[in-house]
Amino acid sequence: MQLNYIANASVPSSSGRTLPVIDPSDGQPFDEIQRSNADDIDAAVHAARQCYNAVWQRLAPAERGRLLQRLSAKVLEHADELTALEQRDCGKPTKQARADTLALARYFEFYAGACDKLHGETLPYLDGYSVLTWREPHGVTGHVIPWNYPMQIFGRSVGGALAAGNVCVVKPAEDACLSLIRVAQLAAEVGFPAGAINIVTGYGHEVGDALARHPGIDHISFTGSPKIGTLIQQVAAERHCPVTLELGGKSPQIIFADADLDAAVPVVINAIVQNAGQTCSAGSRVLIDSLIYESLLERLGKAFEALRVGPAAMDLDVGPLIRQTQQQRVWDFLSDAQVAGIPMVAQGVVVDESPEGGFYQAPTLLRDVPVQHRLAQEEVFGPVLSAMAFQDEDHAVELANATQFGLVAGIWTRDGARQFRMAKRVHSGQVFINNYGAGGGVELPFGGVKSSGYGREKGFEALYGFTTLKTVAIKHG
Ligand code: TXE
Repeated sequence: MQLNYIANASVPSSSGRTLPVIDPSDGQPFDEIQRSNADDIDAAVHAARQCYNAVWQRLAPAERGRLLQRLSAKVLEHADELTALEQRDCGKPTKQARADTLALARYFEFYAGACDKLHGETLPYLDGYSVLTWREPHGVTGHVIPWNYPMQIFGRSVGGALAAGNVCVVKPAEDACLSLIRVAQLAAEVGFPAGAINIVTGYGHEVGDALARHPGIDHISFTGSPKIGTLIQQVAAERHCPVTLELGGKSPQIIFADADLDAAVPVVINAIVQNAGQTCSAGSRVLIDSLIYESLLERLGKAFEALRVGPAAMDLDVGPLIRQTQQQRVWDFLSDAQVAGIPMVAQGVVVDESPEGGFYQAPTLLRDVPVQHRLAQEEVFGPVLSAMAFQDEDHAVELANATQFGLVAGIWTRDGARQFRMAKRVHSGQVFINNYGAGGGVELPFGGVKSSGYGREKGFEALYGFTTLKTVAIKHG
């Protein structure tokens, strides 16, 4: 049984209630987590505040950096254990779970080095004045983490917040908590003071909501659905609490006829099947130059048919979806596609060894998806790629921008001038040219426009969001 982690101690929820932890590969429960409530959030916020006031606030930035560096090393030391936890809890193929563990260590390493490099400025002003700005931490930050990349999102969110001088209360998703509870324990082992990192598990509408409403939370970082992002924003607005939101996307891969297709095809496939398509930045629409539409669809179709889906431990191309409701969500999209007469080009294969009860979904390529259909508008969050043809550059831009989202865009062309034109014209927080994701480097700021959210996490930029700027003007004499 897993307990909450508050003030460097494992504690049960005040209600004594628990929730099962389900293995997505077979649908069976294999552990339990705490079903916490507002009292547990209150205890965690209290512990965080005490830590902030008594210890964390007084620590030299370089000392925070040393702690984060030690945590990075500790994560690497425990990489096999964390990988195994994430793999079973989320249904991730081993290579994906390991990549997530390494990314977590890298986030801590990056933010370790950033702690003592965040500074304000001195500003030229009237004679007789000295004006300077200080970057001050918010204080106690709340982090609502989803289940698709628990360790990576914890790394970018909590790593950045700690580096900027905040302490953290974390609400992992009810579907995937195990790795984060363990990371908080490892943080205590390397010397993080009690209350710096607190983990409270449970349902979003109970414990997540309590976190967002708690008056002791000074900033909220949320990654999840637009629906809950809106709720969090409304709740936070009541007490003017700053919020950073990352709410997913419907990201296009735009492929011109002059693109290097040998390079593009595997990347386009990976961008939609990685983590079974349950990725905020998934390239879920492929917009193809009409000159190469048929030939490229044929190539993509063959690649889809070669994809194998099965239990996480088999480490195939694709693992199961996180839970039954996500599987049902994908089925609903696919049955809507059928009703609308949207043609299916190809599907991957769920291997025979996949146990009954696992949440499997074969990767699916659809073509001629109408721009207003929900498959071209809404996040499926499964391995479903919607293809459509464009006639020219203007048409490509029009299709790319025709959703409520704006997280990522991939542009594939050898024409340098077009690369710049397109990068300027697509509405999104990230643009990748002749690649997609740039290897996911922790240095690269990440976030969206429109309904994909606002604020940036990752990179040094995140530290600005995790701080507030104070202007100090001194009049001399
Ligand atoms: O998300 P929720 P769900 C999208 C994706 C997916 C859909 C639904 O399209 O299919 O959302 O997934 C917590 N107050 N993304 O239902 O509910 C919840 O406990 C405070 C995109 O799982 O938004 C979890 O920790 N918190 C995405 C987190 O919010 C609440 C990642 C996300 O859950 C809450 C996940 C409440 N009232 C889903 N209700 C991305 N951007 O990567 C729930 N939560």
